[in-house]
Amino acid sequence: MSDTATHLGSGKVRELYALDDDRLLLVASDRISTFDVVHPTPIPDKGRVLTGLSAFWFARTKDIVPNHLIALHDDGRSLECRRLEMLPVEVVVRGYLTGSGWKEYQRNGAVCGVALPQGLRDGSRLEPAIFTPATKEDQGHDENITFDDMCRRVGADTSQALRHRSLAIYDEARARAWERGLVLADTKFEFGRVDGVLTLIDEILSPDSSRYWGREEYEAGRLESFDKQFARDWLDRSGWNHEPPAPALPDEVIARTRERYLEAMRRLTGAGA
Ligand code: Q0N
Repeated sequence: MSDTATHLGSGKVRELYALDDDRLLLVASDRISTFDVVHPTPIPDKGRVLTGLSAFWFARTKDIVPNHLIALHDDGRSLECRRLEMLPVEVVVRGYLTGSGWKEYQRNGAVCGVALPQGLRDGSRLEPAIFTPATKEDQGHDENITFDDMCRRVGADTSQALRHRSLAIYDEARARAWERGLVLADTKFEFGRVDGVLTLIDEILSPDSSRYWGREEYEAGRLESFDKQFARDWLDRSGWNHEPPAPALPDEVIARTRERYLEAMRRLTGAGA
Protein backbone atom coordinates (compact mmCIF):
# COMPACT_ATOMS: atom_id res chain seq x y z
CA MET A 1 0.00 0.00 0.00
CA SER A 2 1.08 3.61 -0.61
CA ASP A 3 2.75 5.26 2.42
CA THR A 4 0.50 8.27 2.01
CA ALA A 5 -2.86 6.51 2.03
CA THR A 6 -5.41 8.04 4.41
CA HIS A 7 -7.41 5.69 6.55
CA LEU A 8 -11.07 6.61 5.99
CA GLY A 9 -12.75 4.04 8.15
CA SER A 10 -13.12 0.50 9.41
CA GLY A 11 -15.93 -1.93 8.93
CA LYS A 12 -16.22 -4.96 11.19
CA VAL A 13 -13.82 -6.90 9.01
CA ARG A 14 -12.54 -4.41 6.39
CA GLU A 15 -10.56 -1.20 6.13
CA LEU A 16 -11.04 1.65 3.71
CA TYR A 17 -8.22 3.99 2.60
CA ALA A 18 -8.08 6.94 0.21
CA LEU A 19 -5.10 6.71 -2.16
CA ASP A 20 -5.85 10.12 -3.69
CA ASP A 21 -8.93 12.14 -4.69
CA ASP A 22 -9.99 9.57 -7.28
CA ARG A 23 -8.94 6.23 -5.84
CA LEU A 24 -9.72 4.10 -2.80
CA LEU A 25 -8.20 0.95 -1.40
CA LEU A 26 -10.57 -1.64 0.09
CA VAL A 27 -8.66 -4.05 2.31
CA ALA A 28 -10.29 -7.25 3.52
CA SER A 29 -8.82 -8.57 6.78
CA ASP A 30 -8.91 -12.16 8.04
CA ARG A 31 -11.29 -11.13 10.80
CA ILE A 32 -14.56 -13.04 11.09
CA SER A 33 -17.81 -12.00 12.72
CA THR A 34 -20.68 -14.18 13.84
CA PHE A 35 -23.95 -12.84 15.19
CA ASP A 36 -22.56 -9.36 14.31
CA VAL A 37 -19.62 -9.67 16.72
CA VAL A 38 -15.98 -9.93 15.60
CA HIS A 39 -13.91 -12.78 17.05
CA PRO A 40 -10.38 -12.21 18.39
CA THR A 41 -9.11 -15.14 16.27
CA PRO A 42 -8.61 -14.52 12.53
CA ILE A 43 -9.33 -17.09 9.80
CA PRO A 44 -6.13 -17.30 7.73
CA ASP A 45 -6.73 -16.50 4.03
CA LYS A 46 -10.30 -15.27 4.54
CA GLY A 47 -9.48 -11.73 3.33
CA ARG A 48 -7.72 -13.10 0.28
CA VAL A 49 -10.66 -15.39 -0.56
CA LEU A 50 -13.27 -12.64 -0.23
CA THR A 51 -11.20 -10.21 -2.28
CA GLY A 52 -10.43 -12.83 -4.94
CA LEU A 53 -14.08 -13.81 -5.26
CA SER A 54 -15.14 -10.20 -5.54
CA ALA A 55 -12.54 -9.51 -8.26
CA PHE A 56 -13.63 -12.69 -10.08
CA TRP A 57 -17.26 -11.60 -10.12
CA PHE A 58 -16.47 -8.01 -11.07
CA ALA A 59 -14.66 -9.35 -14.14
CA ARG A 60 -17.51 -11.70 -15.07
CA THR A 61 -20.29 -9.12 -14.68
CA LYS A 62 -18.70 -6.00 -16.16
CA ASP A 63 -20.81 -6.29 -19.33
CA ILE A 64 -24.00 -6.21 -17.24
CA VAL A 65 -22.90 -3.23 -15.19
CA PRO A 66 -19.61 -1.32 -14.97
CA ASN A 67 -17.86 -1.48 -11.61
CA HIS A 68 -15.34 0.46 -9.58
CA LEU A 69 -12.49 -2.06 -9.70
CA ILE A 70 -9.18 -0.73 -11.01
CA ALA A 71 -6.80 -3.45 -9.81
CA LEU A 72 -6.44 -6.41 -7.48
CA HIS A 73 -3.24 -5.75 -5.53
CA ASP A 74 -0.42 -8.27 -5.15
CA ASP A 75 -1.21 -8.92 -1.49
CA GLY A 76 -4.42 -10.57 -2.75
CA ARG A 77 -6.57 -8.84 -0.16
CA SER A 78 -6.74 -5.26 -1.47
CA LEU A 79 -8.86 -3.82 -4.25
CA GLU A 80 -7.88 -0.50 -5.77
CA CYS A 81 -11.11 1.21 -6.79
CA ARG A 82 -12.45 4.36 -8.37
CA ARG A 83 -13.79 6.76 -5.79
CA LEU A 84 -17.26 7.92 -6.72
CA GLU A 85 -20.51 9.28 -5.40
CA MET A 86 -22.36 6.57 -3.43
CA LEU A 87 -26.11 6.08 -3.72
CA PRO A 88 -27.82 6.14 -0.31
CA VAL A 89 -29.50 2.74 -0.67
CA GLU A 90 -28.32 -0.82 -0.71
CA VAL A 91 -30.05 -3.47 -2.69
CA VAL A 92 -30.53 -7.11 -1.79
CA VAL A 93 -31.54 -9.72 -4.33
CA ARG A 94 -33.16 -12.81 -2.85
CA GLY A 95 -33.58 -16.01 -4.80
CA TYR A 96 -34.45 -17.98 -1.65
CA LEU A 97 -36.72 -16.85 1.15
CA THR A 98 -34.84 -16.73 4.47
CA GLY A 99 -33.51 -14.40 7.16
CA SER A 100 -35.22 -11.00 7.37
CA GLY A 101 -37.12 -11.76 4.12
CA TRP A 102 -38.65 -14.88 5.68
CA LYS A 103 -39.59 -12.91 8.83
CA GLU A 104 -41.25 -10.18 6.77
CA TYR A 105 -43.10 -12.75 4.66
CA GLN A 106 -44.50 -14.44 7.76
CA ARG A 107 -45.83 -11.09 8.98
CA ASN A 108 -47.06 -9.63 5.64
CA GLY A 109 -47.01 -12.23 2.90
CA ALA A 110 -44.70 -9.81 1.10
CA VAL A 111 -41.08 -8.64 1.25
CA CYS A 112 -40.34 -4.95 0.63
CA GLY A 113 -43.75 -4.64 -0.97
CA VAL A 114 -43.21 -7.62 -3.29
CA ALA A 115 -46.20 -9.94 -2.79
CA LEU A 116 -45.30 -13.64 -2.71
CA PRO A 117 -47.45 -16.76 -3.04
CA GLN A 118 -48.86 -18.37 0.09
CA GLY A 119 -47.38 -21.46 1.66
CA LEU A 120 -43.69 -20.68 1.22
CA ARG A 121 -41.26 -21.99 3.79
CA ASP A 122 -37.91 -20.89 5.18
CA GLY A 123 -35.55 -21.62 2.29
CA SER A 124 -38.13 -21.76 -0.52
CA ARG A 125 -36.64 -20.94 -3.91
CA LEU A 126 -38.06 -17.75 -5.47
CA GLU A 127 -38.53 -17.68 -9.22
CA PRO A 128 -38.08 -14.99 -10.33
CA ALA A 129 -35.74 -13.67 -7.65
CA ILE A 130 -36.96 -10.55 -5.85
CA PHE A 131 -35.36 -7.14 -5.51
CA THR A 132 -35.49 -5.82 -1.95
CA PRO A 133 -33.89 -2.42 -1.32
CA ALA A 134 -32.89 -1.15 2.10
CA THR A 135 -31.68 2.08 3.63
CA LYS A 136 -28.10 2.31 4.85
CA GLU A 137 -28.20 3.05 8.55
CA ASP A 138 -25.11 4.48 10.25
CA GLN A 139 -25.83 2.48 13.35
CA GLY A 140 -28.01 -0.52 13.81
CA HIS A 141 -29.48 -2.60 11.07
CA ASP A 142 -30.44 -1.49 7.61
CA GLU A 143 -34.16 -1.06 7.14
CA ASN A 144 -36.04 -2.71 4.30
CA ILE A 145 -37.98 -0.30 2.09
CA THR A 146 -40.36 -0.71 -0.83
CA PHE A 147 -39.45 -0.06 -4.45
CA ASP A 148 -41.61 3.09 -4.32
CA ASP A 149 -39.64 4.31 -1.28
CA MET A 150 -36.46 3.70 -3.23
CA CYS A 151 -37.83 5.70 -6.18
CA ARG A 152 -38.49 8.63 -3.86
CA ARG A 153 -34.92 8.47 -2.55
CA VAL A 154 -32.89 7.98 -5.73
CA GLY A 155 -35.39 8.47 -8.58
CA ALA A 156 -37.52 6.08 -10.63
CA ASP A 157 -35.16 5.72 -13.60
CA THR A 158 -32.20 4.93 -11.36
CA SER A 159 -34.29 2.49 -9.33
CA GLN A 160 -35.51 0.64 -12.42
CA ALA A 161 -32.01 0.43 -13.84
CA LEU A 162 -30.63 -0.87 -10.55
CA ARG A 163 -33.39 -3.46 -10.25
CA HIS A 164 -32.86 -4.72 -13.79
CA ARG A 165 -29.09 -4.97 -13.49
CA SER A 166 -29.03 -6.37 -9.96
CA LEU A 167 -31.41 -9.16 -10.97
CA ALA A 168 -29.33 -9.93 -14.07
CA ILE A 169 -26.12 -10.24 -12.03
CA TYR A 170 -27.85 -12.35 -9.40
CA ASP A 171 -29.35 -14.72 -12.00
CA GLU A 172 -25.94 -15.28 -13.55
CA ALA A 173 -24.28 -15.88 -10.19
CA ARG A 174 -27.08 -18.12 -8.88
CA ALA A 175 -26.85 -20.34 -11.95
CA ARG A 176 -23.07 -20.72 -11.70
CA ALA A 177 -23.20 -21.34 -7.96
CA TRP A 178 -25.85 -24.06 -8.36
CA GLU A 179 -23.88 -25.88 -11.07
CA ARG A 180 -20.93 -25.87 -8.72
CA GLY A 181 -22.64 -27.18 -5.62
CA LEU A 182 -23.55 -23.93 -3.93
CA VAL A 183 -26.82 -22.14 -3.32
CA LEU A 184 -26.60 -18.36 -3.56
CA ALA A 185 -29.54 -17.60 -1.28
CA ASP A 186 -29.27 -13.82 -1.39
CA THR A 187 -26.75 -11.08 -1.98
CA LYS A 188 -26.26 -7.37 -1.35
CA PHE A 189 -25.07 -4.77 -3.83
CA GLU A 190 -24.08 -1.15 -3.46
CA PHE A 191 -23.89 1.30 -6.32
CA GLY A 192 -22.36 4.66 -7.04
CA ARG A 193 -22.48 7.05 -9.92
CA VAL A 194 -19.68 8.62 -11.89
CA ASP A 195 -20.47 11.14 -14.66
CA GLY A 196 -24.05 9.87 -14.58
CA VAL A 197 -23.03 6.22 -15.08
CA LEU A 198 -24.36 3.72 -12.54
CA THR A 199 -21.42 1.73 -11.21
CA LEU A 200 -21.22 -1.29 -8.93
CA ILE A 201 -19.03 -0.69 -5.84
CA ASP A 202 -17.92 -2.36 -2.60
CA GLU A 203 -17.30 -6.13 -2.75
CA ILE A 204 -19.72 -8.37 -4.61
CA LEU A 205 -20.85 -11.97 -4.28
CA SER A 206 -18.42 -12.72 -1.46
CA PRO A 207 -19.52 -14.92 1.44
CA ASP A 208 -19.68 -11.78 3.63
CA SER A 209 -21.96 -9.84 1.25
CA SER A 210 -23.99 -12.93 0.32
CA ARG A 211 -25.56 -15.96 1.90
CA TYR A 212 -24.19 -19.19 0.43
CA TRP A 213 -25.48 -22.63 1.40
CA GLY A 214 -24.18 -26.02 0.31
CA ARG A 215 -26.35 -27.48 -2.46
CA GLU A 216 -26.12 -31.01 -1.09
CA GLU A 217 -27.21 -29.85 2.36
CA TYR A 218 -29.98 -27.71 0.85
CA GLU A 219 -31.33 -30.64 -1.11
CA ALA A 220 -31.36 -32.62 2.15
CA GLY A 221 -33.45 -29.86 3.76
CA ARG A 222 -30.69 -28.09 5.72
CA LEU A 223 -30.07 -24.34 5.39
CA GLU A 224 -26.46 -24.17 6.57
CA SER A 225 -24.06 -21.32 6.00
CA PHE A 226 -21.44 -22.74 3.66
CA ASP A 227 -18.67 -20.75 5.33
CA LYS A 228 -19.67 -20.03 8.93
CA GLN A 229 -21.65 -23.12 9.98
CA PHE A 230 -18.77 -24.87 11.82
CA ALA A 231 -18.12 -21.72 13.82
CA ARG A 232 -21.82 -21.21 14.59
CA ASP A 233 -22.28 -24.83 15.67
CA TRP A 234 -19.28 -24.65 17.97
CA LEU A 235 -20.48 -21.33 19.40
CA ASP A 236 -23.93 -22.77 20.04
CA ARG A 237 -22.39 -25.64 21.97
CA SER A 238 -20.13 -23.22 23.90
CA GLY A 239 -23.16 -21.46 25.36
CA TRP A 240 -21.98 -18.01 24.23
CA ASN A 241 -24.86 -15.49 24.52
CA HIS A 242 -23.84 -13.54 21.35
CA GLU A 243 -22.86 -10.48 23.41
CA PRO A 244 -19.37 -9.02 22.99
CA PRO A 245 -16.67 -9.98 23.60
CA ALA A 246 -16.81 -12.92 21.21
CA PRO A 247 -14.83 -15.95 22.36
CA ALA A 248 -11.64 -17.10 20.62
CA LEU A 249 -12.32 -19.97 18.24
CA PRO A 250 -10.36 -23.20 18.82
CA ASP A 251 -7.71 -24.20 16.25
CA GLU A 252 -9.85 -27.02 14.88
CA VAL A 253 -12.77 -24.67 14.16
CA ILE A 254 -10.41 -22.11 12.60
CA ALA A 255 -8.89 -24.76 10.33
CA ARG A 256 -12.24 -26.17 9.23
CA THR A 257 -13.70 -22.71 8.65
CA ARG A 258 -10.65 -21.69 6.60
CA GLU A 259 -11.13 -24.82 4.50
CA ARG A 260 -14.74 -23.82 3.79
CA TYR A 261 -13.72 -20.40 2.46
CA LEU A 262 -11.07 -22.01 0.26
CA GLU A 263 -13.61 -24.57 -0.96
CA ALA A 264 -16.11 -21.84 -1.86
CA MET A 265 -13.35 -20.11 -3.85
CA ARG A 266 -12.40 -23.35 -5.61
CA ARG A 267 -15.98 -24.22 -6.49
CA LEU A 268 -16.95 -20.78 -7.79
CA THR A 269 -13.78 -19.85 -9.65
CA GLY A 270 -12.21 -23.24 -10.44
CA ALA A 271 -11.79 -24.62 -13.94
CA GLY A 272 -14.49 -26.73 -15.55
CA ALA A 273 -18.15 -26.29 -16.53
C1 Q0N B 1 -17.36 3.64 -0.10
N1 Q0N B 1 -18.14 2.47 1.61
C2 Q0N B 1 -18.83 1.53 2.44
C3 Q0N B 1 -14.81 -0.84 3.73
C4 Q0N B 1 -16.05 -0.73 2.85
N2 Q0N B 1 -15.97 3.21 -4.85
C5 Q0N B 1 -16.34 3.93 -3.74
N3 Q0N B 1 -16.38 5.27 -3.84
C6 Q0N B 1 -16.71 6.00 -2.77
N4 Q0N B 1 -17.02 5.48 -1.60
C7 Q0N B 1 -17.00 4.13 -1.43
C8 Q0N B 1 -16.66 3.31 -2.51
C9 Q0N B 1 -16.63 1.89 -2.37
N5 Q0N B 1 -16.62 0.77 -2.25
C10 Q0N B 1 -17.97 2.49 0.28
N6 Q0N B 1 -17.66 3.58 2.10
C11 Q0N B 1 -17.19 4.33 1.08
C12 Q0N B 1 -18.19 0.18 2.54
N7 Q0N B 1 -17.04 0.19 3.42
C13 Q0N B 1 -17.36 -0.11 4.79
C14 Q0N B 1 -16.10 -0.23 5.64
O1 Q0N B 1 -15.16 -1.15 5.06
